[in-house]
Order: sequence, then C-alpha cells, then structure tokens
Amino acid sequence: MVTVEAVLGDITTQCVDAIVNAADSALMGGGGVDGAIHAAAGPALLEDCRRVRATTHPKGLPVGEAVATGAGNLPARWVIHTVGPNRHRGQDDPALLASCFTRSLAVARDLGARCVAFPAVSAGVYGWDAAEVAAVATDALRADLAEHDGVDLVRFVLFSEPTLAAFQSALSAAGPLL
Ligand code: AR6
Repeated sequence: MVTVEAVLGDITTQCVDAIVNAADSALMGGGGVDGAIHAAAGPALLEDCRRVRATTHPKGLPVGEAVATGAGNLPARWVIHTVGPNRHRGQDDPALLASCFTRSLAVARDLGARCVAFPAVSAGVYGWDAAEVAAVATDALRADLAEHDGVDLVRFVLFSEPTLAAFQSALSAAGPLL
C-alpha cells in the first residue's frame, strides 16, 4: 500500500529518502525551490551537479527527465533533479509535466529510495497553474504506482496554502488507489 499525501512545508527539511528538485536544464541552481535546496544542501550539491554535467549530461538535463545526485547537508539522502516544462516558453504539454513525476519515481526506484518528496514542479517561475500541476501529478502517479512497486510514500510538499489546497483537492478526487 502506497501512501500519497500533501503537506504544507519546506521541502529542504523533509526526512525522506529523496527529495525532488524543480531544476532547470543547466543544473547549476537557480531561484525558487531549486535555490532553497542548493542553499540548504551546501556546495557539495553543486559539485555533484557539475559532475553530472561533466559525465552523463554534458548538454544539460532535458525537460521531463530526471537525474539523481547526493544531497549534501540535507536530511534526505538524495536529490532527484527534474526539469519541468516552462509555460512561458510555450511548453504546455501535460505529458512533459507528467514525465517529470514518473521519471523521478523511476530514478527513486533505481536508487532504492522508498520515501520521496515532490514540490509543485513548474508551478512557480515556469508558470503552470497549481491546480493543473496537481491534476497532472496525481494522474501520473496513479498510473505509475499501480504498475510499479518500490516506493512506499509520496509526499507533496507545498509552499503555500492555495497550492496545498489544489493538491488536496486533486488527491481526494483521485480516490482510494492513492
Ligand atoms: N519547499 C517547497 N516548495 C517550494 C520551496 C520550498 N523550499 N520554495 C519554493 N517552492 P519554482 P518551477 C515552491 O519556481 O516553476 C528555478 O529558478 C514554489 O512556491 O521553484 O519548476 C529553477 O532553477 C512553487 O509552488 O519551480 C528553474 O529555472 C514550486 O515550488 C525554475 O525556477 C515550484 O516553483 C523552475 O521553475
């Protein structure tokens, strides 16, 4: 049985196996949750990101993909970086956003991370409506978790009351499977 929940909070403080970062393709840090994660993790995270760029992803991480690094000083063991679609650049395909959630879970399973925390990917600088992100994330998770074992807890960690309300509403609409 998988637990899927939504809480109000700061993802950097979460005691889970892996937290997901709403990064950009360069993986060099930024604002929003990306900035908060790098600030809390310390310089080891940026070093890990540089290593990813120097090895597996010299051209950067594509939109909808995910890659793991260590987590520096964070309580979590890993950071899974994903790049959401940027609506301001015309990236409005929900499949790309869904892919952020499913690819991140696939990376979590490969790591052996059983408890995973997600932010509202693309619902900040990248301009997606929080309710749409919540609906896309919930649908993606429902299909993914029904098909694959290995993750016991998915926690959405939301930074504002309206975003929390959007996720709570999407989760209750999704019904008992989640
Ligand atoms: N914990 C949880 N959620 C947070 C936190 C936090 N500490 N801080 C912000 N949020 P955004 P995006 C929420 O803009 O839209 C960066 O510069 C925030 O309120 O962080 O995918 C990257 O480098 C919002 O609901 O991510 C990229 O360039 C959600 O996290 C770009 O922003 C996502 O907002 C990515 O944009």
